Amino acid sequence: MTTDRSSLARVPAAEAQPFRWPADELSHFMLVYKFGLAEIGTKITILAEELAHRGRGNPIEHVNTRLKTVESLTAKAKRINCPMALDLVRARIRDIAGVRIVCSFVSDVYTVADMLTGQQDVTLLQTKDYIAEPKANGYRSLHLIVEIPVFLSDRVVTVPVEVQMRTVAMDFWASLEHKIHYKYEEDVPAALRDELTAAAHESARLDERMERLHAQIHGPRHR
Ligand code: 0O2
Repeated sequence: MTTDRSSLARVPAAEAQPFRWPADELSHFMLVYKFGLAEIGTKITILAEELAHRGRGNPIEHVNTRLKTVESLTAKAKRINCPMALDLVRARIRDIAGVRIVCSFVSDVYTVADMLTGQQDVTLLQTKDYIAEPKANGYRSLHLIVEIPVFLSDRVVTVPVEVQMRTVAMDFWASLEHKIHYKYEEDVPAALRDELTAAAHESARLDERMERLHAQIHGPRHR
């Protein structure tokens, strides 16, 4: 391979050397989010098991957790014009730790959300209810940002966690829509976009129908 040194010299410094966080600082920074996920994961497991034990049926189908990758964190910081300082990133980016809770029915989403946010050590910072008000493309989910304490060896820190809650039908739609966006690199053909929005409306109708059926069999879910 030959290298054209003259053209390399013209590359602006910022492009030639992508931003790198100091490794030690970054790993400690990410660690508390990992602990935050562990804490919230335990809370969700306890809720699900206890509800099942009380004979009310487990409203939670499955749970996924994820930590933002460093690449995605850096990209988001750039996108929102957040200076590359971890203190500022901590204050401005609150979805570094994320958990997705998939429930059977829409009423379960709100029941579990109420139970989780009603806990003494959980502080609700933000609610975005895309079930009550779906996005224009049809996306539905309940997004919460909660803050929970994490007990370290010498101090307690509070960690924000993004909790996305949805039904199986909403999850099915969102995962396909995400794959399509990834495949087309955001440039999704208009006909396909329309088809996806129509599918989102159908999935909302299916959720309503399943909820009605469930209520007929078991009586309405209590919140
Ligand atoms: P990842 O890896 O899934 O977390 P921002 O968080 O700043 O990007 P905003 O408006 O604050 O934007 O967040 P919002 O609306 O609460 O939604 C952010 C996350 O919700 C996204 O995370 C997706 O997971 C999900 N989401 C929101 N809208 C859609 C949608 O139209 N389709 C699908 N499939 N998912 C959606 P990220 O950032 O994409 O990444």
